[in-house]
Amino acid sequence: MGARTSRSRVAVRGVGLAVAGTAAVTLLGGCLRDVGSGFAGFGWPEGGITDRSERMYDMWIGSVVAALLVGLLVWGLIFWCVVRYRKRGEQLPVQTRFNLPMEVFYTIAPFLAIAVLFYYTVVIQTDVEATSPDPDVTVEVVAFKWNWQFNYRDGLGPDANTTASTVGSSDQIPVLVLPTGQTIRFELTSEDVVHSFWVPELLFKRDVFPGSLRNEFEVTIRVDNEGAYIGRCAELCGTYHSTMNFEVRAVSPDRYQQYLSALESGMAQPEALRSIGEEPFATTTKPFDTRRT
Ligand SMILES: [Cu+2]
Repeated sequence: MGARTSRSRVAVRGVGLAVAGTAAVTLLGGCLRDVGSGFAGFGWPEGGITDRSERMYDMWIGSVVAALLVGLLVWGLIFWCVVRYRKRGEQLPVQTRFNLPMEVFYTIAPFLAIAVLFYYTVVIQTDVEATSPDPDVTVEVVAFKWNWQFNYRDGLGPDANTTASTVGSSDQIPVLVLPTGQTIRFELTSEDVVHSFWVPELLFKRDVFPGSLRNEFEVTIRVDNEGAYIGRCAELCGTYHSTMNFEVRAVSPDRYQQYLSALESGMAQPEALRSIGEEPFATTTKPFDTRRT
């Protein structure tokens, strides 16, 4: 009788711990960033430059903290059992066939943990993937074997018109100039096979499909993040897949407008970049010797 009472007390204490842990993770929301920066983001890339990257970062840190709490509980229980129930003599210990409170606990506790993680995943994913009905800038990204074309558009969807365009070649890395502080819609399409549009600093990667399926996403680059960022193809698309590099150049909205006008007046990419005081060629990567002949 005494043993059973102490067992159920242990189970009650375990459920209490799990609930407290879940509540703590929720309450910790505000200081997650401090926790994360103390541990180098637990491996998450900390340099995200968009409005969406903060919530993804919080999600990652929260999940890792939750996993560590569960881990600590499990490790603690394992070591406690090892010490408490170690072999002390030749007598067979009490044989227990089942422990109902314990079984209820280890059925409910993981479900609670998963429910909390699922809730935050759905909320944050919806938030990160949200698109606005009227973005400030729309860029159509056209991937082809083995380079990129960036079309600045006057509206949304495949029926909109291209007002200016940049295309890369084996001698010149295409530079995608974008304004900071404005919503940017990317519409992705491919001319041949499946590619993948990836700018690591945007913390966004989307496959680029041929045909009518246009993958889309939207970000706002924070105003203090002007600069040059490398972009890559992240889908093995053929022989020269590794040479499909490009560069994102984040500039102020004023200079973006000047750049766009320069392109529209027929200037080539290097001259247009020079006209707004930017480096005329990519600075984060260079064209590869592809020996395509
Ligand atoms: Cu590719």
